[in-house]
Amino acid sequence: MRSRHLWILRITTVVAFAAVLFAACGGDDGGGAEGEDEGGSSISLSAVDNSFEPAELEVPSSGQVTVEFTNDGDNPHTFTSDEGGFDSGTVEGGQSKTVTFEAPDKEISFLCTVHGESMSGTIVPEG
Ligand SMILES: [Cu+2]
Repeated sequence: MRSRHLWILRITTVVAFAAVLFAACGGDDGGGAEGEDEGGSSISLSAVDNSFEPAELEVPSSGQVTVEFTNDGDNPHTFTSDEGGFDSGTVEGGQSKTVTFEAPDKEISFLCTVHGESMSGTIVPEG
């Protein structure tokens, strides 16, 4: 009776120890590191007051497109396209934001929702 009790205690200890080890080792895969590493390429886009540079953005014609959008102006700007299905949200002057979307198979337009059609551009798939 007594030895059996000890045996259970020992197994319980080993299992508990293994659980702690497992949690310590496996704890780094819940993070938000996404994009970049599935053949996608990162493209730089800048906003000034009040236009995009460049206003014509060449992107790959397939896969995920990652755009590093930087607001080099003083006004808040966004990088937004209904057709492209993305919206950076408001990016304040001096800030930047990474926007990822599915490569379009035709030219689509984008704009800044703060300044509307007067601040817009075109995304052109290469090839
Ligand atoms: Cu703007």
